[in-house]
Amino acid sequence: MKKSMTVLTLALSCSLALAGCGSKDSSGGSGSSSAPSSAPSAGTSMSPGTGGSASTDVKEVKVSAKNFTFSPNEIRVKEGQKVKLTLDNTEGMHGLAIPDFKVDLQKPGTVEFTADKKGEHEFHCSVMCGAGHADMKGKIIVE
Ligand SMILES: [Cu+2]
Repeated sequence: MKKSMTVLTLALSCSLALAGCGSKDSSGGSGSSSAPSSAPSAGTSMSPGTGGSASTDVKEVKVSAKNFTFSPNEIRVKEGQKVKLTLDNTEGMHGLAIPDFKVDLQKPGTVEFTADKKGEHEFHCSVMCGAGHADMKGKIIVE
């Protein structure tokens, strides 16, 4: 008698546990459905953002300007290379012009050009920034 009762209670608790599991599953399901929705969005924003093709096609160069120098003041690129040049002013107000490539940034920003002319090309500050303005020069070496 007692044994059969235990079996019954076990069976009952089992079915209860199953029911509990079922309800947990559905709530877990809705919870997990919101979690992956945020995960793939982060993943998809990552993969096309810096596509391998874009980073290999375009050479990113960052130049910082201060009174009265550019850093770096010598940039080497390959002939035909697309260059994405970003100017950042760390001190004072400066521009960056590369007459040979018709580039003229009058303020911090980004410009893209193709280094399609071999040789050395001067770049210089294009904003009158003070006493050292004329000395703010650098060169792009296209090889
Ligand atoms: Cu200047």
